[in-house]
Amino acid sequence: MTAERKTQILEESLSGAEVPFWAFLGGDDLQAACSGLGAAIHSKYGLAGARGAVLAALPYAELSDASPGWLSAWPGPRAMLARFARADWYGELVARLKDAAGRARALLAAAAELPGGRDSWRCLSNSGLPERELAMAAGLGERGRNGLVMLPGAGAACVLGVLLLPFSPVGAVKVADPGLLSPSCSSCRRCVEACPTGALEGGFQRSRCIQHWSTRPGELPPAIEAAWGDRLYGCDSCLEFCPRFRCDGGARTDRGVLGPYLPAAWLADTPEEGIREVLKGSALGLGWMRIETFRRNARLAQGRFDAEGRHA
Ligand code: B12
Ligand code: SF4
Ligand code: SF4
Repeated sequence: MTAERKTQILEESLSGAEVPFWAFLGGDDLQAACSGLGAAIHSKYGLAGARGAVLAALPYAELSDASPGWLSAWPGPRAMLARFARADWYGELVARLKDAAGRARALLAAAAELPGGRDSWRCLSNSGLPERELAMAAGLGERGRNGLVMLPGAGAACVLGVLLLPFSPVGAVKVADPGLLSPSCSSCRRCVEACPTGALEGGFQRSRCIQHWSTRPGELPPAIEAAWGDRLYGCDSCLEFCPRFRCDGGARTDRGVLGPYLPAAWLADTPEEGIREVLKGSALGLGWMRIETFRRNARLAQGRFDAEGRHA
């Protein structure tokens, strides 16, 4: 079977699985983008056997009104979630990529073409691979001054995912309406100015980024604490001030939906097991994330509320 026909099958499978936007990366480009990674990462993701990849983007919805009903029993200060974490969009994208991989393998097998084992079709999001670099190399989007991949039509309002392949696909890039919004940052610096900690001054500085600290236990550097605001997890300042940032009102997922906030008092008063039960399957449900850290973040959000007596 020709590479073109295999690619066509892949495209049909991605469409069938409702992967909204994708771009293909050939084997050489994949290996080049991954050349700086250590041996452990190469081995973990089976990169030696990967001959190509699909880079995918899933725009997320705002989910401002998606709070589960039980939250209404907890009035008072709210600790806010950044949009990417209001549901498990990573899990949603991986599930769709797995669906696409399953469809493609079945179609290839039906055409008497060896599809390769399941292991050679790895589906990843928020992995150890340089997903932004790969997405850029594939042509899915361009780099924004806020350090994120700008998908045409959505800006940085998307999560990225990767499907590793046992063959090298050809051609095809499917992106959101390329003509919709301004094509580059040009002289705009709104994200740099909007960042409350100056983390984008002179390029991205991780140690000044609030999101970097939202899962780090212990005391925060004073400048980070002072800028914390009402955040619980994630920071959207360098996204929401971007003229290219467009959430997708039609995006949907049932996975790990938490909505825009969790009540600070619920985080303070609920035993750890109870919190873990609620967070299971959400963007905040990973085992390495410590509940004590979320409680600290919620205390800061509450302190800000107490000081101002309102939510901005
Ligand atoms: C660690 C991490 C963080 C760290 C550090 C972020 C950073 N800017 O470096 C922290 C915790 C601070 C963070 C914050 C956020 N993150 Co984050 N993060 C990651 C993660 C897991 C790994 C990134 C990494 O360090 N990789 C290892 C290095 C070696 O690879 P690299 O990132 O590609 O960087 C190398 C090169 O690519 C190049 N490079 C550096 N930056 C960029 C940017 C672009 C566009 C390009 C092309 C290349 C490039 O230099 C690096 C050295 O070689 C990725 C997922 C992933 N696997 O890529 C998500 C990811 C980058 N994060 C994501 C998101 C959504 C966020 C937040 C917006 C969440 C939020 N609302 O709070 C913020 C944004 C902060 C910001 N302005 O960058 C998304 C970005 C989606 C997009 N459209 O670009 C990703 C891709 C997760 C995903 N699968 O969707 N994140
Ligand atoms: S996520 Fe927040 S703290 Fe980090 S760079 Fe963006 S605006 Fe700054
Ligand atoms: S706010 Fe302006 S400079 Fe920053 S990423 Fe968006 S368009 Fe680029």
